[in-house]
Amino acid sequence: MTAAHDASDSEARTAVVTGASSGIGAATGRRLAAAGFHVVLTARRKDRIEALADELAAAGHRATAHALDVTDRAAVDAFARGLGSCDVLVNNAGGALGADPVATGDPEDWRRMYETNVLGTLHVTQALLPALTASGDGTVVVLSSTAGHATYEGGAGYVAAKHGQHVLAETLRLEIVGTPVRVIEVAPGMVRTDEFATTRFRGDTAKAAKVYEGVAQPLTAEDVADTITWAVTRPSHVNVDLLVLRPRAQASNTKVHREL
Ligand code: 8X3
Repeated sequence: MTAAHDASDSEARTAVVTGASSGIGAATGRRLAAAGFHVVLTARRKDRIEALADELAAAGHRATAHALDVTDRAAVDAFARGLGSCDVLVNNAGGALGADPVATGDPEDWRRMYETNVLGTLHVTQALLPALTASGDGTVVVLSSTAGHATYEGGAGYVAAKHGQHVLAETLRLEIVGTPVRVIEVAPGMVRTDEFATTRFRGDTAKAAKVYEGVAQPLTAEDVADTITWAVTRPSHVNVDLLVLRPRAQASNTKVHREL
């Protein structure tokens, strides 16, 4: 673990953010740090999270970077063993691969999306639940999607994975009620980030740009980070079970106003 700042301050509450190398994860790391958390930034791309941790430390915040692939159970367990305390976990790592119909979708894409979105969330949540419980006031955030609540053509593999995350969050909340841990699901709709659509379309930036074409103001990573930070900073007895947010121009997964 690379400490970019002296994190020995026992006053600081610790927030772990997965997928913190870009987009919503990086924005959430920044917001939570600004809200006073010691943020532990995790992602596969070590250089990016280290740069973000340095940026936050230079601004006087507490930040630590730890390279982590959430699909690697042994690595997740080792990370949890070395972490110490944990008050907030933001399960943000995940994403979409492909937008093919069910008839022709690549099963390998489906498998990878299940592994990163669902099993990644499962691994990190299982590994950190003891520390979250021991904190006496823990919060698990599951960053799902509006794709976790309704389907759309070409979305089935991603929609199935996001439904899986939604079910994980709903079930965990039932199972741990009575413990000092709350479970918050944040489900964003159309968010324009640097990488989401480009990754989905395997680097095809023209296809990626089409997703947002003519949409006045898609949500930004900062909009979602702001929402997550709001939810986790409510008083501990308040559980925001599920928060769906979309840009004003998006009425549903398939009904988007475009000015073309
Ligand atoms: C992203 C929303 O509509 O691309 O989680 O599935 S969508």
